Amino acid sequence: MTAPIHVLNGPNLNRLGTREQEIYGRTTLAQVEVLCRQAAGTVPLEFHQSNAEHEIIGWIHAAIDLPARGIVINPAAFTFTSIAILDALKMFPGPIIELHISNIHRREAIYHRSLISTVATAVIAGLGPAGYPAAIKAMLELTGEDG
Ligand code: CA2
Repeated sequence: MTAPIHVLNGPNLNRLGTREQEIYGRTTLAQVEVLCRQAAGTVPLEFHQSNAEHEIIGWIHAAIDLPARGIVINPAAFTFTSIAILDALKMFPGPIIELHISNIHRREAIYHRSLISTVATAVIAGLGPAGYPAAIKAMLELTGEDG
């Protein structure tokens, strides 16, 4: 069985496409999921969003236990606050791609210091929703045919 890629999304991303379109674009999270599945092809994908830190940690634990092929994570505001998510990601043996729709470094100073980047294999920021399929393609490249 091919191991899945886990795509995890943090708080408020369920509102994507409805507000602040000048920053985050018009694409909804449901459409982002479709883009990810298209990019993954036959590789299975677990796609989740939560506004609750413990739920995201639970999905990281699930990815560790499988183990998943890789994790693509947009931790949203937890990027800057969550040592608990950082600690959970440290236990994951495979590649981790940290993803942001916006270029966090062009924004206010509170968005500049990611805790998650210290454990990420790679960081994608500023490509808009197109960053998601780009991350999936990159994950496939990183993990090879069989994961
Ligand atoms: O650019 C990203 O993907 C972010 O991870 C999004 C987070 C922000 O805290 C990060 O610094 C960068 C915020 C997500 C808020 O999502 C919204 C979606 C639609 C409308 C309003 C907010």
